[in-house]
Amino acid sequence: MKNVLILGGDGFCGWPTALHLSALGHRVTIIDNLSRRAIDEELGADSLTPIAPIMERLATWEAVSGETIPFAYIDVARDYDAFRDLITDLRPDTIIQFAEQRAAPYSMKDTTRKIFTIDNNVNATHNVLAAITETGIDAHVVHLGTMGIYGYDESRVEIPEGYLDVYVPGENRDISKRSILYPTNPGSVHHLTKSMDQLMFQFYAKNDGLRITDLQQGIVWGTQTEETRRHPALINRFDYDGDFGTVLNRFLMQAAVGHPLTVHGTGGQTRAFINIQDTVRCIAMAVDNPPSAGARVKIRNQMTECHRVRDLARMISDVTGARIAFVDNPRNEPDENELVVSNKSFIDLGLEPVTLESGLLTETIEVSRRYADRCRMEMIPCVSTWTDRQRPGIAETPMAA
Ligand code: USQ
Repeated sequence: MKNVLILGGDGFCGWPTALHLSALGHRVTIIDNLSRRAIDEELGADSLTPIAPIMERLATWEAVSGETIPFAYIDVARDYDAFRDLITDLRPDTIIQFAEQRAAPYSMKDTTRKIFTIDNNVNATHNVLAAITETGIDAHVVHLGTMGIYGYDESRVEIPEGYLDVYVPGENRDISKRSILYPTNPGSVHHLTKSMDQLMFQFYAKNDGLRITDLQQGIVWGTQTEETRRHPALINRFDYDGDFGTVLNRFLMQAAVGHPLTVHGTGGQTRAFINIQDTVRCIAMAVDNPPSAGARVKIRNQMTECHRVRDLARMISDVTGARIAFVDNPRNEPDENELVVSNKSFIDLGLEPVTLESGLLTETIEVSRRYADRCRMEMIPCVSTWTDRQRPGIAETPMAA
């Protein structure tokens, strides 16, 4: 049993992770500044699923599981002293860092949101590393990164788990081998912050011997896990709006509410995916398998399968009869890309992936249908553009066979 502190434990990945680790017998504490709920209010959006207030969530978990999860309201990016004092008292074995602004479109919405995303994400992660170093607490940091830091291109070269061996020509025809961080090529300010996090991790692992795992996660789909299904007040959030909704969940809820599936551009974008149930399992495995002190950062690719956006749309259209709309792409991304990713380290730890064929697509459609009356149709379009030149528009066309 570990003493685990979860930063951002009220969010989409943080909440089900907190419950899963608690169910496994770990002693879990949550820190959150409830900023995800505040952003909902700022945008006039809301989770499709009705999420209970944090204290009600925690009381419900205690009632159904007998486990207590203490909660502290702290903004890790801004209130360094409070965070440092809390870890001094708590002395966690593991600190899981989810306390970052996670939406690429929100991070590109305007200058204010770009500045917020950089300030919040970079400061929060650096404060965690600085506080562990200052207090001398031997806590393993588990950070949620993203596959999108590597960018997308036409090659089918497999993206390795964090590192690349390079051979550097030197004097006298010598060739030196180096193992470097796999180069990043972020596609949004959100992805840029996760690229910057990598360098901070590399530095603190080298300079201060911090034990750090960085999980490069694909796009999460689904909403419920074994634990969040245990009571309606434990239900996880389900984002569907144009800034925070992710593509597969958006398509599933669009089908449920009778909205055409909004494929950006040609839909030739290939992305890595993972079900939320596998997210929490992977994090539990990462918690159980920390690197040793002095080792380099352990980087794991947390994804289970790759799909092209238009193929997902076609699959969901086949299941539900939903129409497909090709809309102007608000992003600055290649129309078509290939993607091959190694996820060997989690497979070696025993992960048995939940795939799209698992039946959970149907569960997610059912959840969407159950709460369809909470959907605000005007929140569906993706209106945050990557450049000022772009404006969202919709041109419905028949899908190529
Ligand atoms: N897309 C559509 N139609 C939509 C919404 C999205 O075609 O209605 C396209 C986007 O243009 C993009 C792809 O689907 O090509 C993925 O978009 P997304 O919003 O599902 O995912 P993304 O912005 O990359 O961000 C999400 C999470 C983020 C995480 C990332 C993992 O919000 O926290 O870091 O997935 S990854 O993409 O692997 O970097």
